[in-house]
Amino acid sequence: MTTFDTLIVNIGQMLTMDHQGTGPVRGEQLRKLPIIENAAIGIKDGRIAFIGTHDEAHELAAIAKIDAKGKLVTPGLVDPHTHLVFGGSRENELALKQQGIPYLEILERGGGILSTVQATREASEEQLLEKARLHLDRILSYGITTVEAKSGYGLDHETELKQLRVVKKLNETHPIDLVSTFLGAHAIPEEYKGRATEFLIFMEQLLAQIKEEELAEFVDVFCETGVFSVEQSRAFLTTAKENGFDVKIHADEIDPLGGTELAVELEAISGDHLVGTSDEGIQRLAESNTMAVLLPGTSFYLGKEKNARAREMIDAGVAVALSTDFNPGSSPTENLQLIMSLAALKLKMTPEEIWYAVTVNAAYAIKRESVAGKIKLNRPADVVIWDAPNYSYIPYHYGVNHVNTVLKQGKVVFKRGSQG
Ligand code: IZC
Ligand code: ZN
Repeated sequence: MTTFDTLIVNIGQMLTMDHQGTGPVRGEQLRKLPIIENAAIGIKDGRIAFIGTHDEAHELAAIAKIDAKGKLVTPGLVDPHTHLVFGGSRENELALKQQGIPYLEILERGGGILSTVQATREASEEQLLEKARLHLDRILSYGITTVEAKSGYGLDHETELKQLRVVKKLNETHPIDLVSTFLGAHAIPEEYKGRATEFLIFMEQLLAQIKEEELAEFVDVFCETGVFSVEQSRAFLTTAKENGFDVKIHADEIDPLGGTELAVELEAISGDHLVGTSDEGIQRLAESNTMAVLLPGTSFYLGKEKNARAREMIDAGVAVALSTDFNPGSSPTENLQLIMSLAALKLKMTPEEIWYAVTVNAAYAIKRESVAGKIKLNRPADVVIWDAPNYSYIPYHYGVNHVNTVLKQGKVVFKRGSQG
């Protein structure tokens, strides 16, 4: 008989997220979560080796046993959109915001993203690594075990590569699995002011090396007023695809330019933000395989009344994921649980839709659907034990961290202190 490395027993409610059907979860499928009450799981060699009831687990042998004490257990969360690696911080922008100066105007004046670019250029690779590691530790403490990380604060060859190398090193050394995205088209640096097309050609020169050194899987662009137009974004991402990359787009975040339609046209893996998406854009998304990654923390933090039209999207059949958008400007938080609350309160998403959006669908948004987002036999044992009685409790009790224990590939990598 198998001796498991770890058995987690006495699970009150377990969301396996192992839904029927294939592909991203959308439409009717979102109404119901795959739940096992009074559950147990067994872990062997870092993988899920048994899923059953607490009673069945009585018979089983294990080196270590964890008593979940009737709590909620879920797969590790997936955060599919972060700007993890950056120098400095932007607390000075809070006062500007309070004076009513819009985000894009701060950028136009050389602040915003460009101030982070300066700090990131000045930081050594080692400094960036240590800073990003602290953020990543906090991300893990919130129950997130797979994270996408973008570059985009270099905007020159050397610093973009420096950021991407930091992500690669963190992926090798930190328990969290990282998925890397090249966002060289994040803003136009001072030295290219007024020369966006030339700048994009300059960034395209990096694509072959990034591919060769496996420094990123995705290429992304900030398609926005005063940054990159739809035409410029199309040209840049088309070149990225020709170089063998999958693509993503920061689309219709602040102004509705038509980035959503471009994401569908280019068969982007995800279109992100989508606050200004048109009716036509929603329809096209619904008929596509492009994941809508919604970032309600950003609308909240930018003080916007308008949010992504999640209800209309979901009701039209769009597949939706959620993310923190963790970054030093428009969403300085690692707390995906807070985003789950904002999704409930601002996007009117149901608890069931929210859980799919931070597990299975978030994994699809970064092409990790076969390894992340589900508790399923033979998959990596990325598991969270929550100080919560049921799944609806997490979006409800907002602003705090409900994580009790995080296991990554079967190992306990975070445990709440005795205060829990
Ligand atoms: O640093 O402001 N929107 N990029 C596009 C961001 C927000 C990150 C930032
Ligand atoms: Zn972003």
